[in-house]
Amino acid sequence: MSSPIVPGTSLYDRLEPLLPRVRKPVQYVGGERNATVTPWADAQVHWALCYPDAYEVGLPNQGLMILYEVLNERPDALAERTYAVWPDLAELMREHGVPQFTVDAHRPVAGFDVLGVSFATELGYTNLLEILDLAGVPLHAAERTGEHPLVLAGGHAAFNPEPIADFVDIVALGDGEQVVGEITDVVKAAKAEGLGRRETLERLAGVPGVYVPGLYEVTYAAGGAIEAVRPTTDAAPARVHKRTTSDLDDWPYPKQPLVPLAETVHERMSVEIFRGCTRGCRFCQAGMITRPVRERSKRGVSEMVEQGLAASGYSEVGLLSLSSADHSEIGEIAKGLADRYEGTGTGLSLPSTRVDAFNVDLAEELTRSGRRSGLTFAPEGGSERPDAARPASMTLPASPAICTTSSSVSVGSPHMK
Ligand code: B12
Ligand code: SF4
Repeated sequence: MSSPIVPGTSLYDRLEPLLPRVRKPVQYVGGERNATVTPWADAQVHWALCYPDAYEVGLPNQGLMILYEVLNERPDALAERTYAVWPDLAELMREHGVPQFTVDAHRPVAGFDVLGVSFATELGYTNLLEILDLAGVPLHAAERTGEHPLVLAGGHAAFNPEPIADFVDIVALGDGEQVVGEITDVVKAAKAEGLGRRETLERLAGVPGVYVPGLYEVTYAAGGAIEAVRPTTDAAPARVHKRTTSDLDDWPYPKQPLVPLAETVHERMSVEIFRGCTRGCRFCQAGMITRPVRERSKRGVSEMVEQGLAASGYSEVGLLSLSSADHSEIGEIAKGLADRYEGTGTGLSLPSTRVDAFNVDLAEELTRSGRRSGLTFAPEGGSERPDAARPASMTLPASPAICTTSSSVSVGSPHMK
């Protein structure tokens, strides 16, 4: 990028003239309900949180929304969001020397201390490179200096981070609620002590759940398979264990869900009702890496719905998880919400549901509020094997064990109209 990057200053004056020339400029302006802008000087640690896809896909992501709120609640930190820009704007940004910016205060991403990237899927890998390039941050971790942000990957598709190991400085394995605070503490102390990048990374390697690829060496067997991955310093553990947020009721986030100004894939409030999956299908990455199952209590769900609707103004609630109808109290949760919101026009939806865990009672509760609701059934991974565990009360025929995975068929879901 031609113009110097001044950390913390707004690029909006340079960005705004480009916006009339691109599609959907509203996705770049920020100002959403519940968005947070903190003065730069008020925080000691500055986080840019990135969903490496277009705004309309990334904004509704719960993971990023949770971390954004958890970090912004800290008095010593600020967090802003950045998304992948569409190619039309990317071209103009390159032409006019406008670097990758946050949508909250339009600050240059390169000026933040940490660039935290959420990889829900591997599809985001290549977008990370485009974002780094637009930001003016060297693509390879080895080429970065103390002037550049620490590039941190998290989320499901960072659980096996080796494909992106050369491009990220740090990886957080597992749940993020607690680790982002611990990373903030280390970065804050490192800045205060004037530590260099290498020393800071060594300190970060001591945070449980944090993997610093640059502190390990990989040796390969004759056929090219990995033989061993060994730490090159005592600061790095031989094995990194994932983080697990054990009680979801202790973390009722997002409390203030973001409400987009532009059209997005999900325009509803989501409450994550459990993490993990009861089924453990052997082929499923998400089911394995999010173990063990942790349910949010009926009361916790109800409080989050109440608070989230009030804070956002949404009129639809999605009960989110890997397989929502498998929550052990899903019938009572749906009934409680239907009783509470009957006649208010508030829709309830189950965005990820195994067909064989669904029944007519549940369907009735979901529609009692008076609004058409959404269900997403996902047939990928169907099997002819009968499921002996299925209760006899299920109204569906002895169907194949149909699972919620990546490819979904939506029935009345808002983005499949
Ligand atoms: C809602 C949803 C969607 C929605 C909304 C997407 C969105 N922006 O969130 C829609 C329908 C658009 C969608 C689309 C797709 N999805 Co989807 N989706 C989900 C679902 C059901 C919920 C996501 C969520 O909000 N989770 C809850 C939050 C709290 O969890 P989280 O994001 O993992 O975040 C936590 C940690 O991972 C961590 N963390 C996350 N990011 C970061 C970053 C940092 C820096 C740190 C420190 C920590 C951290 O901290 C968070 C809090 O603990 C998940 C299943 C699930 N339950 O997670 C599938 C899931 C993520 N989707 C999946 C897939 C495959 C897709 C698609 C590729 C499907 C397709 N074929 O098109 C597309 C890809 C879209 C894209 N380009 O990003 C897979 C991903 C598997 C994989 N390894 O690739 C999942 C896991 C479903 C599954 N059963 O396999 N999806
Ligand atoms: S495929 Fe579906 S049901 Fe099976 S473990 Fe994965 S999320 Fe759970």
